[in-house]
Amino acid sequence: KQQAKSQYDITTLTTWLLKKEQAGVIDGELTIVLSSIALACKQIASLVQRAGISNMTGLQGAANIQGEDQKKLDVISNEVFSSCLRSSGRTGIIASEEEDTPVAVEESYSGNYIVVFDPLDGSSNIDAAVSTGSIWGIYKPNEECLTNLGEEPTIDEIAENCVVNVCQPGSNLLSAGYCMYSSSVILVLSVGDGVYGFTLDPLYGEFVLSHDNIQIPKSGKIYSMNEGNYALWDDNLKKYVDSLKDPGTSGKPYSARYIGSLVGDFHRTMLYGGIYGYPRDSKSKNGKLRLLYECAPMSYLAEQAGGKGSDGHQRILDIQPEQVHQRVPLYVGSVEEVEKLESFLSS
Ligand code: P6P
Repeated sequence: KQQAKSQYDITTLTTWLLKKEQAGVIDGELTIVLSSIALACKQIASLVQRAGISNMTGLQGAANIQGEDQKKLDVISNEVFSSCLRSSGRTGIIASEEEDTPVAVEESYSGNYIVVFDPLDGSSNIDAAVSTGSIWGIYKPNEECLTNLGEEPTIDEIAENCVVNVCQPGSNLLSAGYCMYSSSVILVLSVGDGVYGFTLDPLYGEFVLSHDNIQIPKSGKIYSMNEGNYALWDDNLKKYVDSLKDPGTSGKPYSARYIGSLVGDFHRTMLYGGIYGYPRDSKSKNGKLRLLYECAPMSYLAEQAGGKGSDGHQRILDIQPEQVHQRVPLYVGSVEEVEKLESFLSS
């Protein structure tokens, strides 16, 4: 007899993962890795929300390999993410925006998953309490990772091997997600069968299913780019953006929305439609965003939600990374909007 639905039949991330595991969509090892990521996000959410009263704002006084001044919370968030992944015992290699090179995880007992992540993207917004987020991608266990090395591999051989195994195209992604730290803390992820969002209930510290099978609208009259760089853009891109401002027969131009925080701008695009872009320009030939742990995970999620992710000419997920911190231009969001952009850039 079908039990009547109770108000306590809440789907949490934990129960959702167990259902996916029972359905054979993911294995037990990946469930553990995803649970450890959710724990890291809860800890970072708490740190971010108390940054101003626990002396966590401001600069660390160091720079990362990108030459960017690290904020205190960049460093701490990286430590939180790394230790959660290590203690999961199922992660073979981690690659972080905040680390110069990928790291082989000695604690991995099985699974050997490869996790690439940006522990706190948009951290320049922290001091003003503007939304930030964590972004990650998970690649399949790669048996060659630490097995095709000789008996006594040198540190350099292991390091080189890790770089080779981290630099996989986004089409290999098993799972990807982000956690947005904003007016709500929302963890959004896919394990290859659609995109699901979980809102953190602070009353009992659980991520509760709040967005069941997100679908990006096929079109949307919102564009999200830093027009401060307009003068540096290619002429075709200028023509594209100018076309969005033309009220045309509808009498309504597109709306411009730009937070300056990828996760916040992307999450809005996932729900409302439109396009988010970080173009190349005459100063930054490959744009600013990194392929491995920003553009590929976001493009994977966009495609899982019926949208598109492009570098302006090709599918982001088809790009084979050459370096861990490689940058690419990114245009992501509603299919019709990304395809309109691509047609302008190819004209
Ligand atoms: P700009 C934050 O530093 C970030 O990496 C993304 O989160 C954000 O979308 C972008 O850079 C903002 O860059 O050059 O517009 O300030």
